[in-house]
Amino acid sequence: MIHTPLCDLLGIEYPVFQGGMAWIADGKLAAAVSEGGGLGIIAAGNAPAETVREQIQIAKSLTSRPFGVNIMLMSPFADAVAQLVAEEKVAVVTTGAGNPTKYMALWKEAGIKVIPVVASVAMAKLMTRLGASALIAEGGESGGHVGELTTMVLVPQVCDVTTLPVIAAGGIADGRGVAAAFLLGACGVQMGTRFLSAQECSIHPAYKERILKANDLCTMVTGKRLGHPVRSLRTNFARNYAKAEYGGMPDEELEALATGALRKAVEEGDLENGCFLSGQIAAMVKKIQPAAEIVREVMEGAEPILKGATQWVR
Ligand code: TUI
Repeated sequence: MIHTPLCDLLGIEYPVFQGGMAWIADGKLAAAVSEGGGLGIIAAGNAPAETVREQIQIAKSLTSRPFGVNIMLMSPFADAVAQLVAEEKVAVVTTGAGNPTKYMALWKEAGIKVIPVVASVAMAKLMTRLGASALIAEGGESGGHVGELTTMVLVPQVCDVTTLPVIAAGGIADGRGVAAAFLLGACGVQMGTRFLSAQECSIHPAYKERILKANDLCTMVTGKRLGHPVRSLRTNFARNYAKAEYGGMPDEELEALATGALRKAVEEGDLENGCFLSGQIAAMVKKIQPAAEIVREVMEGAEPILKGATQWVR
């Protein structure tokens, strides 16, 4: 059994977070992960506060265990969702794609545990100073919005500048990934791509099929030119976007090309117009299974590797 300070901090059985994937991570998926002993996380993404409230109600109806809400800081509704999670007193808030400084006091006063994604050492130091409860160090192997550094490089450097629990993310999908993250100093992991194949994950069947058929070179990063690099499956849409990006399409047209692309992937499985966010590890996602089984399988896979190697194995 693997038990770390993160389990005690949050009252969870396994130190595994399900990433707050925009348009994907709803109340049903989050509740299934939490019921399985991990921490399920509802993604606010670009959704208005009322939509997020509905998902929180769904999760509360399906589990009495703690779950989180991820606030995507580039969302036009970030302020409203930040207020909402304080009202709803969700157990945990994670943040992504920006700096959550202006919300920290509000959330802490509401008794929420704030766990920001940090993509640099400077951000790790700042969030530690502002009273975060833990940090997610997410490397650019992840899907969606990506930072500059890899997980291998970021995690140990974040661990060196904080005494908070560090959750490693980006490129982790099995027990070996968990073991590697723990040896770099993390005491928890966050997985996104692996949960795309969860039975309780409601993405379009075509999306799941592409993940299950992915190979090692199946993802690419687009969007660097506009300052929002995003990792997704190498579909016709991603190839065409990259061509437009490097072919000199004006900024506004490029932005219009991306508008609605996440929804078209998740709800319609539209390979020509949809942006199928995925981490580099998609090739290691092999079958559809219950979320709870994923949590257990990944953590049990890490045990024999870590036995004797860290203090956390009982
Ligand atoms: O946030 C993510 N992944 C995401 S968000 C998302 S929705 C989206 N849609 C279109 C364009 C962009 C996003 C899809 N995937 N991961 C967490 C993450 N946060 N990765 C990297 C960062 C990050 C980057 C910079 C965190 C902080 C940061 O700080 C910058 C600053 O302000 O200092």
